[in-house]
Amino acid sequence: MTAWHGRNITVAGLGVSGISAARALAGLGASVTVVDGGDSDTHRQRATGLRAEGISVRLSDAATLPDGTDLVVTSPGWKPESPLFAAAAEAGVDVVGDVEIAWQLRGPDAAPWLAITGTNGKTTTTQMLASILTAAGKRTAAVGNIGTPIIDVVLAEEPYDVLAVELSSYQLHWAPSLRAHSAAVLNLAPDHLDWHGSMAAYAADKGRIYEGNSVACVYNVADRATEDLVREADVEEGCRAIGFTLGPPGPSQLGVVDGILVDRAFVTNRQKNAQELAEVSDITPAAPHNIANALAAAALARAYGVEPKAVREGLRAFRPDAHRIEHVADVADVAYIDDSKATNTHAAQASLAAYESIVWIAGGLAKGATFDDLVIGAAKHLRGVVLIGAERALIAEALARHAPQVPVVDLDRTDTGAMLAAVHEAAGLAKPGDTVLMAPACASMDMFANYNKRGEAFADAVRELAAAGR
Ligand code: UMA
Repeated sequence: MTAWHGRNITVAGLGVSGISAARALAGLGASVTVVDGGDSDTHRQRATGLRAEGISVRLSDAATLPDGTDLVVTSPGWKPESPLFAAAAEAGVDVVGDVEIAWQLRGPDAAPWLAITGTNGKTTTTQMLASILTAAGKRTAAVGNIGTPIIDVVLAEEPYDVLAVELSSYQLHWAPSLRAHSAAVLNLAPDHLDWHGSMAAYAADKGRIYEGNSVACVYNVADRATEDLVREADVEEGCRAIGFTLGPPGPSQLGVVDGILVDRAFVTNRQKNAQELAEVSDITPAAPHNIANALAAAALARAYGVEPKAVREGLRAFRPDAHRIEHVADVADVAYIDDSKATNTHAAQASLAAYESIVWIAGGLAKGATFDDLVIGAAKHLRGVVLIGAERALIAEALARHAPQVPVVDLDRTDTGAMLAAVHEAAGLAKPGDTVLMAPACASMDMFANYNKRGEAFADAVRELAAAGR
């Protein structure tokens, strides 16, 4: 009998993490009820599947706490002020996330977690880390916010040596007892403020990733806020702060010297010695933000004891996902780049900084963000702007304030066909040698199911443009 036997657990959310948590806890003998505010065909299909396994499911009601609940396990996206949690607090019932459950379910010899968070680059860095660990001959998996629920991997029959864990600020909020082997915060910029309520609350949740680290807290030398989070964390005795920088590294840092990634942290006599890990040309794409990702992944791998040779092999073997600064085609001497993954201003800023003369396609759901800093930074690169999506007015206003000379086409549309119109408008504004960059700085859900669909719509529109011979 397990400690979960006979417990009455309510799982909030019938998505990827809710289904994983419900199955795992029911498998351990708990009596599980999944609740969800939705009632779509997908929800009903999922409910039918779980009910067949003896799990109760309640749809169309995300607010009422089922009678007798003694623990709520929430999906990451549920806001802390959700009525269900108010009801739980009223009843004296704890609320934790699926990552917390995964942590509690680990056995005594469980694989250590190398954890990664940050506003941008965390999925890529997690994949790079998994690639390096694989090159080192370790059985590993890239899990967490990246899409594979951690509970599934923790309970896998064949055990893992080490896990590369991507954690969102939501997941960290709901995982109070998590203690990683080592962790990295890549960068910190305003995002998800509608969920967290303030930048301070968002940063505090991100900072939880360093709590109790045993070997290394990896921070970004160029982003003071990440170093501040290390300083505030309560870590195990002997745990080190390790910086990564695009410049030459100081002692206890990883950095770049003459196109070579070097380690001055995990070497003997770090005052004098440095270890070559890889070349910048081993990284795809070798854009500055991605070199920073590679350095963070290398730092975590080195903290875990990976040899330099495997760092290089792993970075060479890594290929980025679709929709991340992806070159779609050249049409009439204009490059068309899909950065649909730029769902916030910080990500869009990285790709806007990578090109000289840009026609920028932007807009969607702003998630509480403001666009002034982004526009101020990008203004000198902008040939023109095409705006789409529900909250495009916020970007239009920032452009009017800070770049009034830049021509703006404001497409008053949120239908999926708007992307084709946007690409045509962008082609009309672009001159030979320019780049049309779809880096919306916003979430996609006002127009598309997700950012993948938005990227595909862009690529389809570009191909149509190419076929039309423009
Ligand atoms: N729901 C309610 N009431 C609410 C909120 C949600 O009923 O107030 C229901 C929804 O109807 C849905 C379910 O809860 O059926 C939750 O679905 P979800 O899509 O929010 O969550 P999951 O499918 O469990 O996916 C989550 C992460 N989603 C979010 O954090 C929003 C996934 O990250 C993650 O891959 C997955 O767990 C596995 O760990 C996605 C994401 O967008 C990629 N993350 C954000 C980001 O990266 O910026 C944080």
